[in-house]
Amino acid sequence: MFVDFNKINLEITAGRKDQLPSPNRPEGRRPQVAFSGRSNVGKSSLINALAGRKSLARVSSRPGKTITVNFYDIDGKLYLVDLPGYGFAQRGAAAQRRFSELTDTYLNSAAEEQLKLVVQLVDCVSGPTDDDKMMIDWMTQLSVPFVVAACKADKPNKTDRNKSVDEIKALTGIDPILVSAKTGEGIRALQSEIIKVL
Ligand SMILES: Nc1nc2c(ncn2[C@@H]2O[C@H](COP(=O)(O)OP(=O)(O)O)[C@@H](O)[C@H]2O)c(=O)[nH]1
Ligand SMILES: [Mg+2]
Repeated sequence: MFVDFNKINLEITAGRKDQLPSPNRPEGRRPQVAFSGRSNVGKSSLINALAGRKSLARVSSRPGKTITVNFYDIDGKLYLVDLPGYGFAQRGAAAQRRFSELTDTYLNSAAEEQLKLVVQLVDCVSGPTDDDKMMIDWMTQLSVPFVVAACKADKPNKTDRNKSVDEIKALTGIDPILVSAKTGEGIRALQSEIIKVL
């Protein structure tokens, strides 16, 4: 299938469970590729890079500020789903609860059908966090297909980069895709992975 990633449009912003697109409606059944990772890991930047944009998906300087699930329509063919970031303790208990409720609801309902792939972002400077590991365990248990994007690949030196790649591989059994929203490394490879699951 040909997908023009440059045709991107923010279509749905869900801040509450009842705002998530219902699988009973046509838009709720469109194939979805979700981006998961801790706050500030680079999810929004990666979505922008995939679409060849600088600033459509909001890149925040204040991590963890917004708790919404954002659905970006791509070429009328799929949604890229920007999930709220996890693991941002400063957000406070109430906000943390709202984060996990919204994310859990989305993932559990979408995983049954329309969720075709999760792009799990892991910072390749620091390697996988405990929260990353929990997310990977969850996807493995539920057989949710995922790829790992080792992101901000422009930042670490070769030694740290290789160490993160090895850790990710040991954890998941799969090779991560090294990506950088800054240099464009790995963006084409990730687009290919997305097209494959449609
Ligand atoms: N050097 C570098 N910085 C990045 C990259 N991707 C994101 N960032 C920076 O990391 C910060 C968080 O990015 P953002 O996309 O908002 O992360 P999100 O919270 O996961 O959506 C911003 O300051 C970005 O400019 C990358 O590939 N390389
Ligand atoms: Mg973001």
